Amino acid sequence: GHKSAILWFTGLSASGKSTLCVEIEKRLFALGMSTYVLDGDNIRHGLNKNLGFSPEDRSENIRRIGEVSRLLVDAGIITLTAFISPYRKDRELVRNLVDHYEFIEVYVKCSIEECERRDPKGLYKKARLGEINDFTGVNAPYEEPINPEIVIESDKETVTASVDKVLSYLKDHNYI
Ligand code: GGZ
Repeated sequence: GHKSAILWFTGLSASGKSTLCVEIEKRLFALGMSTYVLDGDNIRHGLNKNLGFSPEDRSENIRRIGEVSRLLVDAGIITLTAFISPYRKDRELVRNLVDHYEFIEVYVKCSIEECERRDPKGLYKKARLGEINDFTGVNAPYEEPINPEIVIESDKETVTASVDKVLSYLKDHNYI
């Protein structure tokens, strides 16, 4: 058996959260772990499709994702979440939903300049042109984690190195 946990990825749009979740999930799968990735595709298009990007809606988005994550962890599933989750108070709320060792905050740190350079969906460009209001990092806040369990510098390290860093954390703390 293994300890289950939420691996809570937080960071700007295009910082690399989803890529890391998918790659880490592959590695955990290869080790025989049961895992699940929550991301915009399976949450914002379904459970949370009535929510937008106002501060209130983002908080409610994170609260619901936290509750779903808690259920998955109770079922013994290593749960990886890939949401900007820009507000510290919302992340702390999720942290306090579960036992202390069950919440692992992973800060995917990436400069706004690099995120804008990547801009895979052209959203930063739209935000700069004034076509999207309240875009995180441009005209909406991102509150950096103060004491995250893991920091990934996605503009300085390779995906493989970042994945290894998370796997090492899980091994060193007896999750896997
Ligand atoms: C931030 C937005 C916005 C605004 C649409 N601000 O790169 P993406 O496309 O795939 O990731 C972003 C995603 C953010 O949704 P989250 O549920 O992670 O946000 S939060 O945790 O703050 O609730 C981006 C897209 O949705 N997107 N409008 N205004 N990102």
